[in-house]
Amino acid sequence: MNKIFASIFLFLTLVISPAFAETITINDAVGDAIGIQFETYKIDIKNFTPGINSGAIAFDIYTDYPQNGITVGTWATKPADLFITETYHGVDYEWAIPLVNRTGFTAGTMYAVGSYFNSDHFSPGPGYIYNPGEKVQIATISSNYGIPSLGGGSVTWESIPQGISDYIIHITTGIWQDDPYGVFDVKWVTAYCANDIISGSTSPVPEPATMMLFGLGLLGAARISRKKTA
Ligand SMILES: [Ca+2]
Ligand SMILES: [Ca+2]
Repeated sequence: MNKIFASIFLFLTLVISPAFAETITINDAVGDAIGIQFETYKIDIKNFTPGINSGAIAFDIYTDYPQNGITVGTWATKPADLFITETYHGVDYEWAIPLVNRTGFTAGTMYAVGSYFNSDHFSPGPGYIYNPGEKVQIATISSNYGIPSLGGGSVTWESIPQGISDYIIHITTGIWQDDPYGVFDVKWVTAYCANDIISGSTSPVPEPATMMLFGLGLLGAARISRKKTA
């Protein structure tokens, strides 16, 4: 009986566990935007499997902010870049993915960040309420472990008037994470004025059920090895 018990939990631990958390949802508060058209609701990080090699990643951003931007007074705001801090073998590398094309940068391409503009850079002057000092747009390209940019990604703005948000921004990118302890931290401030900020991480928070399975699996392994050596 003990052997069967141990085998079942070893199977659950080794085979079932890696399938957890293929989509990670980062939720953002509703009603926290400066101006309702700037509202952002959540980011889904898809195809990410913590603990093993992960494939190409996709992001879905749910927002009311339109692709063509919003002009408030003399401030013509545009979509912010999606910033990603990749922790690879314990070292942080910063990337940015523009969500619309602009001079020198292609939507969907992931660039190694050399320097960036924050929201103050775009403010036309006093009299505007916005979130100051927020990271908005890559300014110069650097190199992360020898790679200045990763092309082949794409950005599609889907209009969904009946959904929770007006738009879903679908982003695919060629990024791969082959560090089993690798983590992606993402941040998006919606627009040049950073009127709604969302951030989160792929860092897995172990659920009690997962921890219990893992613990039982270890117990089972200990039991088997004892029997073999006895
Ligand atoms: Ca929000
Ligand atoms: Ca927010």
